[in-house]
Amino acid sequence: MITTDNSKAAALIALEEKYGAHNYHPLPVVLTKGEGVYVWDVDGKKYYDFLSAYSAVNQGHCHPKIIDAMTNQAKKLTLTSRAFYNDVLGKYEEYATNYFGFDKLLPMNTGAEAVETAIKLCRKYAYEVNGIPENDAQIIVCENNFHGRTTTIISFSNDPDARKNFGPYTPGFIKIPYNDLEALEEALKNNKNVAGFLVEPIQGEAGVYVPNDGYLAKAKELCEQNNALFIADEVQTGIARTGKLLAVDHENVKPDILILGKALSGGAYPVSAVLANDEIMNVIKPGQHGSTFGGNPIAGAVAIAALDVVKDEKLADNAERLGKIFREELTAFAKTNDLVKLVRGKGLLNAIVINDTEDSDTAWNICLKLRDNGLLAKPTHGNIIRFAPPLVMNEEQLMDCVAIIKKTIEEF
Ligand code: IF1
Repeated sequence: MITTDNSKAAALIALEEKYGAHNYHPLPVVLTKGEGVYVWDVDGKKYYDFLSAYSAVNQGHCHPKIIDAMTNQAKKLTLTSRAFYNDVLGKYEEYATNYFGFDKLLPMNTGAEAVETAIKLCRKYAYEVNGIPENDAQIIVCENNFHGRTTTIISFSNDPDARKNFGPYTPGFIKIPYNDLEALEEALKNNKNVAGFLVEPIQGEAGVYVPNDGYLAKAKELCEQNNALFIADEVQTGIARTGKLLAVDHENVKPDILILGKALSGGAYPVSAVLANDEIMNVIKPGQHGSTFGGNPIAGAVAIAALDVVKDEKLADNAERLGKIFREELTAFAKTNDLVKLVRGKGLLNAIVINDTEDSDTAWNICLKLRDNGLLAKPTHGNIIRFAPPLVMNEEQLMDCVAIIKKTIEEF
């Protein structure tokens, strides 16, 4: 299993093997330092990070402004719980609600917690405002979704690995094909208790599936016509990753409920959030939802800095521009190489589909070679390799990575 030939790396991998749950199968590389678009392994080898911790490190590793905000706050006050007020949370809530254009923010920690929060908010709104009979609310979700790994969330997953033997499952979800407006319209029409539609603006884990232009706008319209809330899970697609601040911005769609995570903190700290306007958010009353760390001072300080960086360094524009170059380069390359079937994505959330079967290990083996050539990426499903570098990358670095990817696949 251990393919690194270095004893230091091997020893560290062995520790995880012996003392850690085996809930991941990491690429065999042991990292010890990150800075901007680069990471270093324990042998001092330097890599381009082309995964960005699944789009959490959009601002680049250890961004000085974010690290300063985190360390300065950590020296003052780390956690009060919400039993008391603190002097950061209100400022963060004001900053972030203005930044994204919503009345209110409910602070949580992980993406899955924020998705769970959005589900609870949607259901409560359905019962208390829309008059859906209690416990009868249905939320429409898409096949091949990925929204996290809690028991309720995997209840509406169709990935056997994510859900097998974790039952019994939470009821109240209707699955429809992604990017299929007729299916959405039918589900809305045929089910009288639909409370909301939870959707990833681009399906990341499924393999970076970009829906047809207009899908999100029409879906929001259908939800409005049927009194259902449009819930956008932008945990992975948000914070400038797809070339706009939010992926829904490509279609000027305003979700009723917005879910953020990952790069909301620049990957420095677990910070997630649910944003909505008063009519929806105010159904939550004191004592009805929360978490020990949700809204802690470090999270607030880090999120303000991380969002500042996105604006100051124009990361959305950079992602848009470099993403276009990346897809052009690899699409041209795909025409010359029969290993690469196609390239797809938006901004700097891209993937290549390898011309082999779903259960082949070709994509994995290509990622091992990419590692040897100084670029870290990992397959999503079987034959799809996701490419998502930090959004602070410059054109020269991107072209260097394109050259590495082409060289690796040509040598394969
Ligand atoms: C793992 C996948 C990506 C997400 C969306 C909510 C969450 C995620 C759209 C939950 C999290 C992470 C989870 C991580 C790997 C990664 C992932 F491969 F699992 F599916 F990015 F595609 N909504 N995605 O993508 O956020 O609770 O993790 O903070 O579980 O292996 P979280």
